[in-house]
Amino acid sequence: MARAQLPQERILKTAIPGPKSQELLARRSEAVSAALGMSIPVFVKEAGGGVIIDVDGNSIIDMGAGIAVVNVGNSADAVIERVVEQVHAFTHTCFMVAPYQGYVEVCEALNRLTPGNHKKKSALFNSGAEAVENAIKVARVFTKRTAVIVFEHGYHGRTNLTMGMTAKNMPYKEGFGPFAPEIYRMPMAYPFRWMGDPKKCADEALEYITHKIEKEIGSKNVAAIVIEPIQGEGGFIVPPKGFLPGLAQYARDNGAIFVADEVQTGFARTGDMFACEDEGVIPDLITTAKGIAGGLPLAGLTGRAEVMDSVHLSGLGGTFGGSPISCAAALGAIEMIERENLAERAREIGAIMEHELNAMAAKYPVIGEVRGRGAMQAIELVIPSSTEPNSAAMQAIVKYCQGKGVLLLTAGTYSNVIRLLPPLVMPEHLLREALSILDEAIAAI
Ligand code: PLZ
Repeated sequence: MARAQLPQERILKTAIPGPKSQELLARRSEAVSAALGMSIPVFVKEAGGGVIIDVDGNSIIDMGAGIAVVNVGNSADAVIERVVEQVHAFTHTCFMVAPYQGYVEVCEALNRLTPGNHKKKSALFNSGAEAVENAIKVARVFTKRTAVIVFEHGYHGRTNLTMGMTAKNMPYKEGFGPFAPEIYRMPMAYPFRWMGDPKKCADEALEYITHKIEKEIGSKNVAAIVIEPIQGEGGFIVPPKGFLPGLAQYARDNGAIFVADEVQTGFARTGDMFACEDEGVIPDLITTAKGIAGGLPLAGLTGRAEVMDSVHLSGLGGTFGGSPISCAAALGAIEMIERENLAERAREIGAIMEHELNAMAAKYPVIGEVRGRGAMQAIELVIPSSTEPNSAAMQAIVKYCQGKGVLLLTAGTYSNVIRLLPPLVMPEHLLREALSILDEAIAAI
């Protein structure tokens, strides 16, 4: 039951937000907790390809993909077909009560697709945060140690443990403590803001971190080192070459579990199926979510079989984790990613974005740095001729683009990064149009 593809055009029929969205915004304010944010103040009616159609008929270019979720596009046929078939067959039994094939097939796919040819096993959950929580549970049982190493600018979720692992206080942590103990934060190899020699950032960071672990924690106490191969919410911080392999090696040498949080970077987003592949890093455990199931809630924890099997029977689980509907969606999404080689498409999208963003950086000194990999690119905005964060510019640019029908997401510890995460099925003309409006926006501010 494939539906007709939505017209792949930017169309503005009303101001943003239009009258119907405004009505719903008023109802939202009455009914929904004021604690929930919103990137663009329009209500969605339909979405597909590279556009979101709002309730007023505006067709907005989607440069966020629901935060790197709909890599295969919204309502992709491959996903719809499997989901429809599944909801007609059964909607839920709970995998821990009465198992079903889809769950096993998603685990098989994760074991096959994640880096490394060693024997792997997986377990499924509902959200990225839950996958990270479970990575810590597994690492602690396997190592019989407690300390968890995380990084500045890192983001791992909003549950109590993952809040503690997340770096940024506002809005994620403020007032929500106390946080779980045994979480230790290390400096991130962030060349643009490195305290030492930016050219030696990887080596200096590794030296600093290993020294700090030895002196302050003791390497024998480290259960897990958890890192996003490219930091997402933190502002698309790409560690310099050598940093991730160095950390993975340190973990191996010291009996700690190296966990790659690929919740945002996974499923072809960076031009490889997983971002760790870029430097041939093979994590002991890898967390996935977001792009795994074409928009349905699902998360995975995958890793070395002996590590994943070290937990006692019934030690992992959850009512909805690995829902049959989400598993069906994941099998459709994964099949499409592979069949249509969306990793290659991510590289093409990335090359276009990088080229255009670098051209903007050459014209506009408000752009301090262009960085990212594949279809995960960002600009960090600064006060011209300094590295001082420019949050006001970020807000003004995003608002300008919204008014023109382009949805952009923000990021960064200093709230000064604009990140581009288009669905990997976005047609090139829409991508170029979004980039030219971004250019116009920067010129206008
Ligand atoms: N790990 C690397 O990027 C989610 C957060 C949106 P959940 N990032 C988007 C918000 O403001 O809540 C994320 C991530 C990385 C873990 C998570 C958490 O994934 O599915 O949101 O729990």
